[in-house]
Amino acid sequence: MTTESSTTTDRKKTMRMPSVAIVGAGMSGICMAITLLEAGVTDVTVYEKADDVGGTWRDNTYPGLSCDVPSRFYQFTFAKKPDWTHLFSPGAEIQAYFTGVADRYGLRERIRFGTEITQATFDDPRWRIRTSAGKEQTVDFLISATGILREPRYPKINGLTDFAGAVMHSARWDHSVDMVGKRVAVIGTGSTGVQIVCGLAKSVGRLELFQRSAQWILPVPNLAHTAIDGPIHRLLPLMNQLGYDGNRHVFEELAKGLVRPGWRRSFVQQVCRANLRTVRDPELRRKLTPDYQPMCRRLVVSAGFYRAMQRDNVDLVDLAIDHVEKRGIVTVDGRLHELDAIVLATGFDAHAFMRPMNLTGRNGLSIDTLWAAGPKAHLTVGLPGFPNFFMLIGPHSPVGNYALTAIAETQADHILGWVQRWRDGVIDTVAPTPEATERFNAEMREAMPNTVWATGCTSWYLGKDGLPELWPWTPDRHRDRLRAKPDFDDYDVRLA
Ligand code: NA7
Repeated sequence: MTTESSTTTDRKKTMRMPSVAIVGAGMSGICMAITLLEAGVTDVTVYEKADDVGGTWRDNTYPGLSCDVPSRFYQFTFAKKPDWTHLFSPGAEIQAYFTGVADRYGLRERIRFGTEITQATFDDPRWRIRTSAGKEQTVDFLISATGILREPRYPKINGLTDFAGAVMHSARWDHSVDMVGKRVAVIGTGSTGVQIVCGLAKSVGRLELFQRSAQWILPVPNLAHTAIDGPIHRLLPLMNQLGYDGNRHVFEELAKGLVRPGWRRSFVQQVCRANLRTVRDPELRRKLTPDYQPMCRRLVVSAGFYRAMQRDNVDLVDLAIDHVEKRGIVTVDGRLHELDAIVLATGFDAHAFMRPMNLTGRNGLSIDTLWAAGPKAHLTVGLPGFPNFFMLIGPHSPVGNYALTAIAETQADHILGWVQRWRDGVIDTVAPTPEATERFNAEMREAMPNTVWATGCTSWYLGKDGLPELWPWTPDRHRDRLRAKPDFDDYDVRLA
């Protein structure tokens, strides 16, 4: 057995400077780049196919957008913003935060904007990456930070292209379309659909929400922070820290209810059920009642949704859509719903990860072959057969409703550990073994039946095999597992 300590002491340490390519300048790519730079790994290039940083926060600009995790928690621990305007600050403010962090750390000069990596091949011991413009580059480490909610999912609805009005996916909002006073349909009742309903209800003429399945709603009011809140948090960094830690604590408690039955789960479920009872009209309440347990799908957080749904100009349509024609949507009962605009709040392909990038590991192993039965990873970050390749927010990364910023920081620190071992001359290449990956996935499968996500519902959480692709334990276990000294027996390590 080779241990880390024996290799470090037995070997003459030679400091090398690894070259690292990061794909994606969204939240997790920014986090990874800063983590490397702060540790003195300076040969870092970030490839971003769009023309700005921010990823999902750059792409999503729909009315009513906010994060469903409080801003004091959904931020980097190394770059805390004192003056968030709301408990759940608007999307534009979150995007401004990430662009500000990128600027503060001088990341822009390291980001190749407008550059899509279409192919990456392991050319032992380095990665050969190719851009859509045909340019090639080799690097020592390749890190995918392409995000989980990136590829919009367009519904297959007959006749959608025949519609005479505007059609847009929620993640590609068309701001040239004026919806004030217009007849608007929103298709989809996930977090996005719910936020758009709240964002549009007051200004449109008529809003119809087309619901395929009802959602449980956790009513957390989006409190505005007072004007002195920012200056106080700026003056007293301890307040900022308390804000972060307090939220983290709440989310860690909530996570216990997600991963095992008990009072925490019952409590949140009761709050959701009580919230539903605030809908006065029994028929509307019946239509809005889900046929699965609260929290089985990712909880939708909204204090205003039921109020919006009870407005005179808002209707819930729970009949299936048959087709779309020039004038609007036709439901299966044959009724034509005449419309000026259709919003597709139909979610994302949460299982694409770095694809359509063509990723090929050792001995020609393609990512599509490795993931034929669905995306699987080791400890959420590594892939067997793909040496010196790591992922942020890869498979099994969402830890319930926990802040992805915190998860990305943990993963970035773990990945940095391997890059430092390379820099110190301890390793040349590393990838988890197939056995360790399978063992880890078996452990997850074993833990899954305890979780609320396995209580019988469909959602973007589920993989091809019908099992949730989530971390089935608490967030602190994710932190502990990734921070622990790696067991070299779990890795195919080639020594320098
Ligand atoms: P979600 O949560 O995946 O929701 C997508 C919604 O769109 C959901 O209600 C779907 O119905 C509905 N949908 C999808 N396809 C269709 C078709 N063809 N017809 C009718 N309705 C359809 O995506 P979001 O963008 O709302 O949220 C994603 C995450 O972003 C969220 O969890 C937060 O973390 C932030 P279904 O429920 O499947 O019957």
